[in-house]
Amino acid sequence: MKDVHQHTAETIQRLEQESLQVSVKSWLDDTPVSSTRSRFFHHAGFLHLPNFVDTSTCYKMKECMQEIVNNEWDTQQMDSFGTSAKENTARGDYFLESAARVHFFAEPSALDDNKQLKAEFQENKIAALNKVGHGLHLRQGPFSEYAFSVKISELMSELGWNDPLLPQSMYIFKQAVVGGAVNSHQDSTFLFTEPRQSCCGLWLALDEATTENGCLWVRPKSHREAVRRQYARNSARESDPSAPQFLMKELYEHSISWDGGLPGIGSFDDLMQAGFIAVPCQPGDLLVFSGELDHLSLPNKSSAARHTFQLHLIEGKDTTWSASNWLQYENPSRPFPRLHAGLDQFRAYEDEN
Ligand SMILES: O=C(O)CCC(=O)C(=O)O
Repeated sequence: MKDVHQHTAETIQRLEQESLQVSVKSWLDDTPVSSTRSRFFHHAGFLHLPNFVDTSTCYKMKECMQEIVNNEWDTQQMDSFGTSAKENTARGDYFLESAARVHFFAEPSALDDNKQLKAEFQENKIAALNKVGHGLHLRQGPFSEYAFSVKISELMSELGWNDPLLPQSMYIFKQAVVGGAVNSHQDSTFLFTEPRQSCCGLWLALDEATTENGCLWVRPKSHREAVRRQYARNSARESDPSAPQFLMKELYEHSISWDGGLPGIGSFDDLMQAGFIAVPCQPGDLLVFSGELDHLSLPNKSSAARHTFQLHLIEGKDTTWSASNWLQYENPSRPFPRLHAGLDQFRAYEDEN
């Protein structure tokens, strides 16, 4: 078996050298890119930025989430989140209504047959959560302060986004023992823009993320592959309430056999064989990746939780949000927040509405 960490270090070193030697064009719009980190990002499809925020910011987010869970999670209204084909298409109204709200999704394996928290989670319910989303950035507090910070806005400009918009955020828990795998996917499947893809994921580690507790695995350069699947609202549902709420449309034939699943049996060797590398992170590290980059995470079988906070951005200039994306605001004239408008304008908008 190859050493996972050595494999990552060697691959990143090779990508760094290549990105400095070849002429790099933007994955977004084919224009040449200049800064060293932008060259790496557009060449490899991802970028690891150590210490992007300090550990006190991570601590504030974790503390705020604990409070939100204690005060707001109504465990009588239970929904769970997994990434199998069946779970993807069976999502219900609570998920759909989470676009601009803070909704709670448990780990399927933390629930009993009656969809209630298993006894061992009754006193520590946060340990049963898979994720909270998708409008955390719309609340005052550490999540919006980070999302609309100058640092994020400048990073997106440096990487080539003209007018970044922020449709969704989520807090992922990847809990000790019960934290399930996130199957291999491209984020643009779920955040589809037209006429071209423009999604960018900003994955912020709030805890140490290791190969043992389910760090992210990415497949370098896969961002140049077109988006293979589109997760779309099912229009048949309007006339037939028994029809599935969502469809996963295969957009073309391809040879990526692990799409929507894991390569082989999901061993480290299987992942490396398929071209993935593990990207361990320290708290405060940011992983940036483009919407077509293949990525996944393995189950967390360790005793350490792996919390992260994610933003998913799209380009507002010359692209539109697909009308069949799952995420739509209940008020269709409400725009997605613009990153460059900053926190004050965002707050002013929130105060007015
Ligand atoms: O944190 C994870 O395990 C997966 C996150 C992910 O796939 C995403 O943010 O797109």
